[in-house]
Amino acid sequence: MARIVSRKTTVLAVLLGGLAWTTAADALQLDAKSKAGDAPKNIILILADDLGFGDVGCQGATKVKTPNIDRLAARGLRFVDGHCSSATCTPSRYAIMTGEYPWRKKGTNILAGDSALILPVDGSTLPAVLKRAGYATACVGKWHLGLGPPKGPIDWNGLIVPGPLEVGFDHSFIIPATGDRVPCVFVEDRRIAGLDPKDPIEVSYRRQVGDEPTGRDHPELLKMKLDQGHDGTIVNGISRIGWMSGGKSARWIDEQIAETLEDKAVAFIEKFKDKPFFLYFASHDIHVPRVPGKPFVGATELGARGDAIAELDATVGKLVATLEHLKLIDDTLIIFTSDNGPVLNDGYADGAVEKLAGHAPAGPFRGGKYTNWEGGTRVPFVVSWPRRIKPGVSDALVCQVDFLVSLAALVGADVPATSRRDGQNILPALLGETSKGRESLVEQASGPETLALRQGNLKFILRPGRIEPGARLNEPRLYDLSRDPGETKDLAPARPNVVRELADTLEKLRRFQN
Ligand code: NG6
Ligand code: CA
Repeated sequence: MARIVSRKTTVLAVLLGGLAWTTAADALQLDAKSKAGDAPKNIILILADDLGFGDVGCQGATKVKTPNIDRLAARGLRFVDGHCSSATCTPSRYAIMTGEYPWRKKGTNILAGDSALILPVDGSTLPAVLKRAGYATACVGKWHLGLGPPKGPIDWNGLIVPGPLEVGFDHSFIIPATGDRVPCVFVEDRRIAGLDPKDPIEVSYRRQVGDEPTGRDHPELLKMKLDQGHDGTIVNGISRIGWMSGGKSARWIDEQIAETLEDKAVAFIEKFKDKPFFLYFASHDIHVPRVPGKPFVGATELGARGDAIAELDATVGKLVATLEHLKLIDDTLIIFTSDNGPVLNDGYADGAVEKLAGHAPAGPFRGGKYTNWEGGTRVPFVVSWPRRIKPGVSDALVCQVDFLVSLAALVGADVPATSRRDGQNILPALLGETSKGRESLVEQASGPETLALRQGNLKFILRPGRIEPGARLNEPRLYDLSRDPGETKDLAPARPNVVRELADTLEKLRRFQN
């Protein structure tokens, strides 16, 4: 059984004239146990961005083909009641990294690209736990968990600390926030990759910096038209949220992001093929701006959104093929999931709405990104580990907030006390040994007050996130998902006692303190 340890204070050391953060893990002197006999040699968590339950072939998509994701699902366990913690990116990722519901902590909503790191640097995160258990750890892809010290500013032209390396990753190659937020550069370990010191970078979310055109003033220069927001600096023909100047040699080309991330991931796998490793691969697909590489343009009839799904699927194929080639596939635990439910128009006019062609991004579920209808948090959720997991489909209620505790149990690592309050050890469900998962789960739309509670198949919505125009906003709702998975028939008016009971349970969970 994994032992519980408590967080210790952060150690901040000033070394070599630069700020160097060391995690307190070393200071904690945790007697990290050797890997349990039956731990997987490697663990890969593939986190897609904004991919909905119905966006994959194995869950009903026909207008876009996802053969690689489907094959992974056929080889592993496909969870049909698998959730992210929240219907937007930053809080969901916070839950994965900490094992804690994000709405307990201020500052975990969608972050700007110059926000401070919101993760603890005390050795209590998922990568830190796995690192102590002997895994080499890498983070490749979208970060969106903040960078730099609590009071800022981020030293974009120098050492960018604290960041992924300070929370337990040995290596990182990241998009600092999102593709639609400045700075449009990759950060490799603690520095911007490819930055020319003679062309320093400046980033701001308060005022325009530099004299490059913005989407607001020069919409005629855009190759992708904006719809809402996104009217800051134009980079690669696409205007972003925020402003930046300089750093020209380091700027990414959107069409090459997927391939760049893939190459970094493959290089890491190859380098560590003989050692246990943990790879957190957070694809940028299918977040906006949706600008897939050439081979995928027009791959589907759904426009940029469908093409981005095809690109994502190819990335999954490439990672799996690498593992197969290196004969690592049998003993690698792969989790494939998404950070939140689907959205069509997310601020750019990329044709996602017009070209939907009957495709159902959230499958049979209502809502999507920003909502606490099931479509907001019920996402693709596949766990594959050929040596140990028998293929199948599971209807156990499982959530990404449980990864830390469950994986710690799997590898025989210590579990930080902060992850024990919300995260549960659902390992037996993840391994397919039982169809019983969680009994209840809090689902978050966007923001601290937009919570819903799953209690078995009952779904209580305290306050919806975004809802259809004209619908009631502040009244609780109740659905029975066993009969009404699409949340169409509100039972709240007819069953006030159940509403009261579930409201009470949710309130208790919210107030629960260590
Ligand atoms: C919203 C952005 C949206 C997307 C989202 C974050 C506008 C109008 N909308 O504020 O485009 O960036 O934030 O998405 O600017 S997430 O998947 O990273 O949570
Ligand atoms: Ca997202």
